[in-house]
This record gives sequence, C-alpha cells and structure tokens, in this order.
Amino acid sequence: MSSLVRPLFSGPIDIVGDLHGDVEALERLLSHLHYDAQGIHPHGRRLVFVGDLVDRGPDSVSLVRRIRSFVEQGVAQCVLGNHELNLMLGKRKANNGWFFGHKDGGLVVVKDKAVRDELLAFFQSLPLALVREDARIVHACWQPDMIDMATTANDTIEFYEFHAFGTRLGLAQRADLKPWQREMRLQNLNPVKVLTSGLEVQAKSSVEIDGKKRLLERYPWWQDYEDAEFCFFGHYSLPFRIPRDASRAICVDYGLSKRWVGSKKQFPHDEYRLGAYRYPEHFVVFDNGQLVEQHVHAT
Ligand SMILES: [Mn+2]
Repeated sequence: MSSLVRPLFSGPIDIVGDLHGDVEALERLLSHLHYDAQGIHPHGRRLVFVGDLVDRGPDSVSLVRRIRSFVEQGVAQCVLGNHELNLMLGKRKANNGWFFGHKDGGLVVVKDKAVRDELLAFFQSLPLALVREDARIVHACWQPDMIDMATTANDTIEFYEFHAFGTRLGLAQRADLKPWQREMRLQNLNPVKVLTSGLEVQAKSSVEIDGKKRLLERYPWWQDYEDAEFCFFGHYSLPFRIPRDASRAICVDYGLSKRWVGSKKQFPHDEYRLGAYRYPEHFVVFDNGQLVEQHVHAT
C-alpha cells in the first residue's frame, strides 16, 4: 500500500478543476489544451485532476472511467474529493442518488453493484495530496499537520474512521459543547475531512448548502497561505470573476457544477467554467477556449 501523500509529476502540468460528471466540458477543455483522446499531449505535458469527479452533472460514471483510464496509463494523476469520499463512506447526499440507483432527472444512474464496486475501487486508489519541490495539489485545504498525518496513512477509510472515532470518544466527555462546536471538531480534527472539504468555523449567518441549514461555514484558508510552494486546490466553486492571484494558494475550481445545480442566477452562465491551470507557465485555459494569464506572487 502506498502513502496517501504521493509525489506529483515532474515537468509541466495542467491542473484541471472539479468536473462533477460533466464529460462534455472535459472533452472541450482537453481539445483546447491539445490533449488527444488517450490524454497524451504532444509536448509531454501531463494532466492533474483535483477531485470531485462525481455528482451534479449528467454522467459521473463515464467521467470517472475516463479519468481512471488516464491515470492507469500514467498520463494523469488525481486526488480524492469530498464527493468521492461521501460515496466511499456510503453517505447519501442531495446530489448523489445516481450512485445508489435512484432516478434523478436525466442523470446516468448506477444500477448494479459491480459498477459501484468498480468506482469505489478507483476512489480507494486515490491519494489525498500530491507534492513536489515547488508545487502541491489537494482537493480542498492544505494544512501541514494533516498532511504529515496523511503521509503515514495508506487507507483512506481506515484513516477517516480512526480520527472520527477518536473525536467522538472525546466529545462523549464534553456535554458542555454546543452543536456547532461538536460539528466543528468532527470536521477540523479529521485529516481526511480537512484535506477534502477544508477547515470550517461557526457560521455567521444561516448558510444553506444543498438545501440544508449549516452550523458551520467554510474558512478561506488560502488567504493565510504564505509558503513558497504553489498550492493548487478545487472545491470552492469560485466564479471566474474572483481573482486568484492574491496568494500562492490557487483555486482551480471555477464553479462548473453550478451550471447544473445551485444558485444558477447568481452570475451569468459563462461565469461558471471548467478551467485548467497551466503550470509553471501560469495561465488558465477554459472550456470555452479562453486563455487568461495569471499574475502570481513569486517568492
Ligand atoms: Mn469539493
């Protein structure tokens, strides 16, 4: 078994944001990036996916199979996202009924256990983080202590359950804590949760995600990030117009999944995109073919 923190490809890479079952957006993006159908680039560039391959979009099964074939050919790498984690944990959420065989609009649904097992086996093979001297990849949040712990772990579910159990044991002695404080500990003390869905703090207002009122809200950890290594992550669905160049921690999720669900009217359709960050060149290519140069802070 290999560690949940693994070496990131050397050489030039294209870091692709959250895909959420949108195969067509992936195909458009790969053609703008000049990858062929096998995921091979004429100049030897390689693809890195930040996770959240599934849910919301039309065909999560085909999307996962596509990425898996790239990964198995050695032309791409992928880290685990929180949407994959939920499926591994058997957690039913608002947007993952497709996996459990429930009809949901026109979404491709998994009807037999063999397909479920096939997808789960791939998720189980994914690392939580990828690292090299100058760059890091994680789905949601880079937190050094959590990365250290993940480096010595090799099974995502065992690692998750170990920390969840320890926290619950501690909480059993703490009748004094409020519900949000208990929830915050279950989130922020579990390395698998922190790396795949980020650090959270008490919600200032009534935040609703997937129609559920939340006690906690996401903490913008990247605003405090001061390390010399570039850190690329997804998860936060930041629309195109929100600039990424304030820090060396760069969100490559441009909110593609909001084309399919959620607050569709908040921004025009074109604000929600699939993007790939070309590193070390520092520009972003979008699925509409647009290319945007990034002005980043070097050390
Ligand atoms: Mn996510």
